[in-house]
Amino acid sequence: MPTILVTGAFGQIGTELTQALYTRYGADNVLATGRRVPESAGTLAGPVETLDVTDPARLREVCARHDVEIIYHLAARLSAVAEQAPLEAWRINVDGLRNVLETAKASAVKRLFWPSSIAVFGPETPRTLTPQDTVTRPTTVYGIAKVAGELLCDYYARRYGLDARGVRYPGVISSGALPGGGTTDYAVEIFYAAVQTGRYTAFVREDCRLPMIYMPDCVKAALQLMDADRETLEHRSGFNINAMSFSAGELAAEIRRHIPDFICDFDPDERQQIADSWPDSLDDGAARREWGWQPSYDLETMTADMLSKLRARRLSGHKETAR
Ligand code: AKB
Repeated sequence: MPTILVTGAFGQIGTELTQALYTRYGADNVLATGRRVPESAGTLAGPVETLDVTDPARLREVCARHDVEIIYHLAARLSAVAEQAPLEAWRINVDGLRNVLETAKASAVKRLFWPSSIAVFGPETPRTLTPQDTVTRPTTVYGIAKVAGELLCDYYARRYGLDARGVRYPGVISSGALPGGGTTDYAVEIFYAAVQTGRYTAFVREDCRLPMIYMPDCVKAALQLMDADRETLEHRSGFNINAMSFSAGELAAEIRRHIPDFICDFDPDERQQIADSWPDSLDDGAARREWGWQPSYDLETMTADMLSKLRARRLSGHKETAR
């Protein structure tokens, strides 16, 4: 079994992807790392290490000591926090990725998964059913870093033969670890608020429509792309993947079908401007053709599952009616 390194393993995607990797490869073969290791990591079935990806020497040392062959590099700052400290975001998101690529090049690492984002697109990109290959001129530092990252991954693949792959994630909705500092965070917060207090104020407009994906599909996409036969891939590091697309108002209405007295207000802040620069839906034909991408969840099934998961954790302090 190859040893797999996950960076950012305690973040929103890392938490659930690590569990899926345990199931596939055995927990002993999956090394979960993060800049800060939470106390809860003590209960993880596999090995855990502190690892800051901006420290190349430590990265090399950890990969060598564990004979790492596959990396899922998830450590990053998200879009909204990146705008507050752009240079710090660049250091983590771009220099961190470069350190991972350099380590991979000089070691036993054969394959890398690195998530890109819908943030690679900008106001000049066609907004609806955004094509796979189109204008990528983002206006956020997070988006610029993602474009640079896609190009870097392609460069290391072409020049050094590193098998670096990735998808452009839309907003990710999950009931596990919370996202931190993204523009699409409202689509997660709304569920917690709905079951806990019955009321939420979204920081985007009611008609703000963005592409989203539910965590089981998010994990499936990463694993499926990494399983794909290299020869069948024309694209590599920035596959569009589409799962669902809805406005903040439509999401609130869907939650209201389960919690009829849920109240949602809309008070857009500076994150609305970021959302306005992103697509509302994506053409994911390349992912479907090249590695068989097919999402399992839509707005209705995701909402029902999110609410049932949060209820099962007894988060609810509010009267809910099951549909
Ligand atoms: C964010 O909002 O920053 C992320 C993303 C779309 O990449 N969820």
